[in-house]
Amino acid sequence: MTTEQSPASATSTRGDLRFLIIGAGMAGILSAIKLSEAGFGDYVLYEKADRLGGTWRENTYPGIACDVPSHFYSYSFALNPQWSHRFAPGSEIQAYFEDVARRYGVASRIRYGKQVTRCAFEDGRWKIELADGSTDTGDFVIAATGVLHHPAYPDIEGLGSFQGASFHSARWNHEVSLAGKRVGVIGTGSSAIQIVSAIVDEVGELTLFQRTPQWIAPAANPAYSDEEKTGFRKRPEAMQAIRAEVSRAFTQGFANVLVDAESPVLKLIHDTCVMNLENSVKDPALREKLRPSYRAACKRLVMSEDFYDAIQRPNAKLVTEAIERVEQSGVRTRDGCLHELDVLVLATGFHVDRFVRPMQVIGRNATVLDQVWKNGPFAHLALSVPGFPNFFLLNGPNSPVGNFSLIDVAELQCAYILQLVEQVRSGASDEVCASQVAMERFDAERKQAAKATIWNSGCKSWYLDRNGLPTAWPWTFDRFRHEMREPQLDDYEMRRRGAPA
Ligand code: N01
Repeated sequence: MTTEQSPASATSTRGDLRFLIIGAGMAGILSAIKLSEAGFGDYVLYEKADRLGGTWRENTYPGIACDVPSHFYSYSFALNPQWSHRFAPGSEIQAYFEDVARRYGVASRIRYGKQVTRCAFEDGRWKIELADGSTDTGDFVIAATGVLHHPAYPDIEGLGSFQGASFHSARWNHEVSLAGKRVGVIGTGSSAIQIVSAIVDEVGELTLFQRTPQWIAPAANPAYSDEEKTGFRKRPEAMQAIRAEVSRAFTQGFANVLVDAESPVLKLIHDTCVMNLENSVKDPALREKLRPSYRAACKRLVMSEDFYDAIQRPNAKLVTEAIERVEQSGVRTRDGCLHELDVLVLATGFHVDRFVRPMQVIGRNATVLDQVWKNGPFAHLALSVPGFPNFFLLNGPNSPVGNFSLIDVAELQCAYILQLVEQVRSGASDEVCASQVAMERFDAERKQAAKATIWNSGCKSWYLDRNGLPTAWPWTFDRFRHEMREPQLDDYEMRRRGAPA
């Protein structure tokens, strides 16, 4: 057993706190940069994979792109004049994070191939154990472990018997050529819609298995010209202006309205989606198959400029009959029809309630996080759990995930967490975490507010918990921004090390 510990950490003082960052995706890289800026030099990032990037490392399916405009889906302090399109493709985003991590000195702090399996608060410090048997200790843990990272495989009879190639959208098998093949895609979420649009011209036949239709918002994706990119390089304030404008438009025209199902703006969004369907799909029978029966934005809104074109190609077929089972040569639907396939893509989403798990997290008094979360994950203001001092989540449970830039969310959360850390650095406290009272108040108010959101208007989606209640931040983004400005210290339990419970 080895111990991954810097010499400084052995004699940690308040001015020399040690931070263990779990995950080297967007939020982990950000945490490292912000800790450095705040003067904390003793930190390490543990990454289970052999490459940074999180979501953008794992999702490499054809057509992958971010549905948040590139100049907004960038760190505010590291704008990128090179974005090729309004919505950047996944490979560019991956390259961006690699570049930022290198330029900000984070890359050298990442320990690759290091999966944290256990994290326990012992004697006032966090001790972590890794799958390879090594350990480390630190004063703080920042869990930057992502949201959509455990692929959900569908429970369909016979899936394992399929003789062709089959893989999840988040585990794309690039060894498999699609050229001229009969390809089936299960699912109609953002991943499936992008995949279908990207591969339809390459494959021989494309069959999309739709259980529930999706509203599609039109989203033009123009390329930035060389002149524009040169302009961004020479005048970074032009990128700042785009970022500010997109942020304003997203906040006012989208994020803020989703939390009020009665908002008239939602009606406009709905009408835009209806018009998109009416204007784009010629065949009335196909149009009706593609028409959802719920309100637009109840499920996460899918943005696409080319999906309706793709599904109307002569080699594309939409199957709405329920899947009966998968057989050796394809998918059999309930009407008895066998859809013969060479490749089957499972664009069936993610287990979204996992967060830091399967890592075992043990807090004060041997409290087990898995037990605390047995009825579903939660965190005060989406970042702190009572009984788990000096342990913070980024993009954790109840974060704003409704079509907003998760980078913006994480930046606000990081700035807030650093203010709590400051309580320890300044000597005001040794341990800080949300109080039980604050947590219960937050959770009760959150659940009440969730009922009024568009996500609660009568559809099934990954936004809902096992009781059917939306889990995402149910208030406006303005409120989130406001809450993140400064912690209300009364909501936190501050303790001296070793003080009685
Ligand atoms: O997953 P999803 P996703 N039989 O959960 C269907 C982000 N993202 O990977 O609707 C048949 O949305 C399921 O059907 P139904 C974004 O936040 C962003 O597409 O439950 N079908 C649904 O159609 C997004 O929301 C980007 O009836 C089955 C689909 O699979 C989130 O990731 C790109 C089934 C799952 O859709 C997740 O998107 C990609 C079964 N047994 C992803 N099981 C961008 O930035 C499931 N389904 C653009």
